[in-house]
Amino acid sequence: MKQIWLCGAAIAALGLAACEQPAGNGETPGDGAMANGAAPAGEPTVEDARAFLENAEAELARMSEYAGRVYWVQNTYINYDTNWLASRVGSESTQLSVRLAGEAARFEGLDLPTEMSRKIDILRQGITIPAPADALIADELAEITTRLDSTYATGTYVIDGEELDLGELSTIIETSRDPEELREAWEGWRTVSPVMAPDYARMVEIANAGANELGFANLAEMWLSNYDMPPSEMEAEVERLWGQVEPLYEQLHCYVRAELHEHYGDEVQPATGPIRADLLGNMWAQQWSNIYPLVAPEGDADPGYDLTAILNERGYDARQMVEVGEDFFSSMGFSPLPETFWERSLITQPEDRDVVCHASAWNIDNVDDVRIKMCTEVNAEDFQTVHHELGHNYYQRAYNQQDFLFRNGAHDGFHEAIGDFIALSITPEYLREIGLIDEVPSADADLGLLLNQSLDKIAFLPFGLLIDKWRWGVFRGEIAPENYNEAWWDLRTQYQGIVPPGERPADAFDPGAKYHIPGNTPYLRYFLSFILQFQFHEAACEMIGWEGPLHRCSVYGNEEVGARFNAMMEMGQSQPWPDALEAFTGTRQMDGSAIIAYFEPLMGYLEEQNEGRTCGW
Ligand code: X8Z
Ligand code: ZN
Repeated sequence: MKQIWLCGAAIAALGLAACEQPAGNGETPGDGAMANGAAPAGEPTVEDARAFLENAEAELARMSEYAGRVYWVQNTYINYDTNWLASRVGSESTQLSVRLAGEAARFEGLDLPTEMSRKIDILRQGITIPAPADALIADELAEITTRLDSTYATGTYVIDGEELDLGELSTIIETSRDPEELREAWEGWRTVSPVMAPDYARMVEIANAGANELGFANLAEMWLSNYDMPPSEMEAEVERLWGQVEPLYEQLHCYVRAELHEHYGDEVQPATGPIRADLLGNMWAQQWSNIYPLVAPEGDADPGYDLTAILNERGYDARQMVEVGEDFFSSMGFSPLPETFWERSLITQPEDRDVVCHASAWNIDNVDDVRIKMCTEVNAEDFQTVHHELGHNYYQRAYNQQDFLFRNGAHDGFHEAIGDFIALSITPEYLREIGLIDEVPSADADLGLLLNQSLDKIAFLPFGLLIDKWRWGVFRGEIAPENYNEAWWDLRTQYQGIVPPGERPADAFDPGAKYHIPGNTPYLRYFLSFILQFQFHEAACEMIGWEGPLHRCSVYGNEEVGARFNAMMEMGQSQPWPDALEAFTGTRQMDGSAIIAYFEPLMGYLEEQNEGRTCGW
């Protein structure tokens, strides 16, 4: 079936699957047409299709809420029994989604009103990890995905007699400058994943069989079919976008490598070739701003403030960080979060039990039971993540009047881009306005600010791309289980220009050490989001008549932008995504020129610094 999308999109439709686990509906069959899978006799009519869709939406809505509540409990209290429940509901919901997708096939080719044929497509394509129509295999699949998830969420590694979880190991990667210590934490976290490899291979086998039964060559084609264009065209789109931004990444890589070489010396980081993955301040080398102090331009390029330090000095706690995020949305005219958000969210890591710490946003009843689940720490990174998660919640609430199958993002990249777009408005001027800093740093600080920002936003791009390049290869059978890890590192080196700190063990399964692989959250969405959020930002700044540099523009307090943004958000998935994009930005294409324009002042500096260096790896 499809999977419930918890992290991002709504738990909508069959596609509960985003930052979370599969969902489904574990219940009795509905009473609508074909609820038992038997096709009614005769040629289907438009009226048959209407009745089928009405019933399907009702069944999915019931299942989604039921599964959502089970998953919530399991994600916030992992134990034998909650895993059992999650597997059970995962299997039931997969079976429901697969059954409905199979039944929907009957109406393909029928001349249906646009809205109805769109819903049929969503039913057919939207299952993240499908199973074949066999209850025993659906059970097996659900047990595998639950085990993968909980293995990741409960993973630990012992250093100096102390058992460290992912959060603690990450802190070492983020703050240590000792290459040996970094290497130990980096390798230590990756001891959690080898056990996942056989499960992963079996899961791929099952899901591909499920995709085949639904008429797709493999799961990659199914994932790529969710973008309102043929899969091959979408893949070409992604290549086009990467081609636009790749030169930015190459300059940043070149600059950062030179600074790391200077800091660590030849033995640890040579001046040429790829960068050692554990030196970049993030467990997966996906965003690098934690090493800003190591690579900051000399002289006057201090960004002017240190948000982590300020939040701590002012005694902020996790809840207050979320309140600041809510206030941003309120300033743009969005209604405050419901009281239940505060009662039901999990905002800090409990000490007495295992939870899934990877941040996610949920709308349990697909109406207004919105919540976030985060092991929030008081720092700049989580300040950003709080806005990211709230973006999901505000989007979920904006489209909650749509029919059930349309309660989702225009595409998954839109869902990921909402909160990040808001966070692009966390400028020095904004921080002064809300009293977090006393003085806006002068324009001298811009270079530092932009470099810091590029370490997150530009460094991320090849990472955002390669995760699903790896998965597409796996799903297509181009990457066999015995080559999982080698192919992973080939892509990491090819796109990111990074290498592991040492030889990897023969049984390593490093993809499994990144949440979205055991969690089965498609990742292309983040690559698209990092392009789109700058398009949203540029369009919004144009709306308010901003004439300065894009990185100084904030839409805080602007209700006109809020209303126009909301108009796009309210559409949910009811129209093809180019229509939604056009509603807010006036353009129908995803386009890297906005991110290029944003970082234009920095690129000149990087090119100058890189003069005489041989860039690339
Ligand atoms: O997974 C997330 C969010 C939840 S949808 C916290 N992100 C990606 C990641 O952490 O790998 C946001 C940025 C990329
Ligand atoms: Zn997200």
